[in-house]
Amino acid sequence: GNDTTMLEIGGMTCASCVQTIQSAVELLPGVASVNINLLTTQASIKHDRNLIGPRDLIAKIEELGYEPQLYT
Ligand code: 9UX
Repeated sequence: GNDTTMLEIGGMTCASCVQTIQSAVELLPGVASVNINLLTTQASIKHDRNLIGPRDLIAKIEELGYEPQLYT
């Protein structure tokens, strides 16, 4: 089913950071869309929860060198 995961991502300091994360996360199977706001550091990721969950999204972003955390 469709789900939206909201993350706060630490360590993004320029527009290239946003692009890097966006490109990598969009490629993950089950991810439908990725929206990242550099100013608020908030990210909204739409995905199929049967294919990919918040832990996988966080793991990928950490692997890229950033500091994501869930927020409500
Ligand atoms: Mo910009 Mo981001 O020079 O990791 S790409 S700071």
